[in-house]
Amino acid sequence: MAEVVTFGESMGLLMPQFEKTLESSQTLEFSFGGAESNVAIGLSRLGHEAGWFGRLGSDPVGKKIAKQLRAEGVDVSRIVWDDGHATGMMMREVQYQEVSVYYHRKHSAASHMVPADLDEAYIASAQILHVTGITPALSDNCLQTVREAIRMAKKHVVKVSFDPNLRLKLWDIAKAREVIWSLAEEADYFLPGFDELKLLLDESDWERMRPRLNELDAISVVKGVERNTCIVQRSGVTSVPFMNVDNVVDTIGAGDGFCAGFLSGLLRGWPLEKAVQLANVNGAMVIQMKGDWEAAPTWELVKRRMENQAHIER
Ligand code: KDG
Repeated sequence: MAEVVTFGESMGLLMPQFEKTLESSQTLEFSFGGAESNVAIGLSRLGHEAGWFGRLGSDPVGKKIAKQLRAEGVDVSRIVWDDGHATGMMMREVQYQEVSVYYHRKHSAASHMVPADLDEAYIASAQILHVTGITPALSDNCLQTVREAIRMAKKHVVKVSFDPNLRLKLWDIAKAREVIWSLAEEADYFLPGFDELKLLLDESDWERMRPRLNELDAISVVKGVERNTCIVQRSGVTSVPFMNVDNVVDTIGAGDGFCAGFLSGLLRGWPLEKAVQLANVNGAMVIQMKGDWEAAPTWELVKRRMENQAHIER
């Protein structure tokens, strides 16, 4: 039985090898990514039961995603196979430390997700339902599916965690604001980044942002407020410092690593501050290797890093 259930779009991912651009590269690395499946892998590596589902095309890309997730110990029993639409794809390159992402996901299998794809008993059996703001940006039926999943979770007293994951390539800011705030109203944990919050509130002053967060029933956990993560509750704000990273290799997936760490802390019954420490360390470790989820650490590694223990391999 999964402790955390999550769903959304996972796509095939093509990236140049050896620091080349997409245009100049003769060979491409073939992996996959998706914010929610990245979180599920992160949780599984931290020793939790995580379930991911979504619509995948019955094609080699979809099969590769399911196979790899299964190999990572993620429960994929609720995947919906779609014979009529292809699995989405994305390409990525890094030039002068700036990441560019190119989506090929319009009309993908995932964008055809409908509320009937949800297994209520499966959601009800979890402790936490984790959703992101990417899924509702894919199509109206995907938005309805997210709303329905949240309704099911609340009916069965399953906690709802929500990462807005703002993707302005998928929708315009006006629509994103309307939907994301309406979903944040329903969440128990709202996990935005500070830069996202600036766009979602059209406001860059932290002190002026906080009243809006205080209107939510959710506990907000905001990453990247002057190198801190801030836990915002009506009772006040607690800041937890980021972990310094000297060798940043690939920042994609940092937020998902953060979420996995935070949810892991909650599942362990830790106080919020300690859960955020784990989230900060986990997110910081994910960015030290290439790939959206490949660098997600195991519990042993994170624990050692949190305790700052010396390690001698030989
Ligand atoms: O958070 C990382 C994700 O952005 C990446 O894996 C792909 O889900 C993805 C997206 O929609 O950009």
